[in-house]
Amino acid sequence: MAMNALMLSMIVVQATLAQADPANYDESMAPDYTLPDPLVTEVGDPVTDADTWFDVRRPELLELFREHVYGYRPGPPEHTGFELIEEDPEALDGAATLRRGNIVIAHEGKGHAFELILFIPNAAEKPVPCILLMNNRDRSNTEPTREEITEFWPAEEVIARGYAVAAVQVNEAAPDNGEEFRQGVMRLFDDPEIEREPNAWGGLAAWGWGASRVLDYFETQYDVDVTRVALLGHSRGGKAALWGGAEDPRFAIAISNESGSGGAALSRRRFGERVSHLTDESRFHYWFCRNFRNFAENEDALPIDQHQLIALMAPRPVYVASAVEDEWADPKGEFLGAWHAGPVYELLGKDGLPVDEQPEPGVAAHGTIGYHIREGSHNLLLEDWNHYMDFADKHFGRE
Ligand code: GTR
Repeated sequence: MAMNALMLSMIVVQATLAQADPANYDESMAPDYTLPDPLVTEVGDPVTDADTWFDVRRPELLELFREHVYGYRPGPPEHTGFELIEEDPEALDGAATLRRGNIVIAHEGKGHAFELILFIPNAAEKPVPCILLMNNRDRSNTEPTREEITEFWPAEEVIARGYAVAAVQVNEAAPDNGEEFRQGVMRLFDDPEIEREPNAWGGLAAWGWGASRVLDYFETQYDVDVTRVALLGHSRGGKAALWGGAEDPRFAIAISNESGSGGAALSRRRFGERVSHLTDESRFHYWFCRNFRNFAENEDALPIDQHQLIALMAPRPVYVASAVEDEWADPKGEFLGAWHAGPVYELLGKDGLPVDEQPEPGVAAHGTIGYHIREGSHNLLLEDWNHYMDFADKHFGRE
């Protein structure tokens, strides 16, 4: 009997190993690949001027990402409002005003709300620029009471630099799991009884759509400058930040911290996490539209790659960051994603990345595309935020 149980458990272990899709971490094993050119249209015409980029190529790329990767998100809802929960003009020892409330969305007789936590620097001249974090971790990281403080959302430091700092919980916009992800904002648009289209929006698109509703609110009040909002996310939040910035040109900057596969990292490198991992039924398939599954172990068939996602921000500033130990997110692939977006920026009269090689850890390269890699593991730390604020200072003329 004991023997049988042992054999059974060995079979289970072997089956699990056979199913597990090992990641490649060996640079010499990275495949050769040819990237689709952001500056050649789908019919093969070169894109040599800004008008053709904005009128033809950019719309083509947006459509390809919608159709095959993130899904189609709806336009704005009928109504976005703000319901104040608390306001404290003497928060952070008097340095900031805390404003906490619900972003309230109403559409076709249905409603959904999620919390916005916002600190506005008291000393700064209004309206102020703002960094908005789509928080994919526990809400305690953005604790408005500041009874708990982490580097993931260093409100005190951001306020000291004259920025407003805001946070929303991504899972309040769309729950971060495959069973419930349709229970957030998607509920306002999709009938849960009807089977979804293979290009219906996934969770990442829903999070970015939610972040756009924060901009709707900022548009209605005077102290945060809606034209100077940087959308920041870490990891899955970083994937959502790049796509949210692509879909909503009101975001002045998009910042992806260690966004990896499905974010800044080139899919065709197949290094660390791959499309097959992301779209696995037991993992994160619901972040994307169903069509993305067609490219699991089939990356070369993708009509796009992630450098073109980054290029969709152009000419707006965009930032990609990595961590040395975060091999799962493929730091080199993230760098290359940023680097290969460069030609679009150059076409539009901006610089891309000012370096051709990954800089040393801790050294930031800030063109209109920014990049740094820091020592350590997968996380969003004050060191990263400091680079982001330097970058925003540069682009908002605050140096
Ligand atoms: C991982 C996932 C990554 C990344 C990360 C995170 O498990 O494989 O794509 O998004 O989660 O969000 O922390």
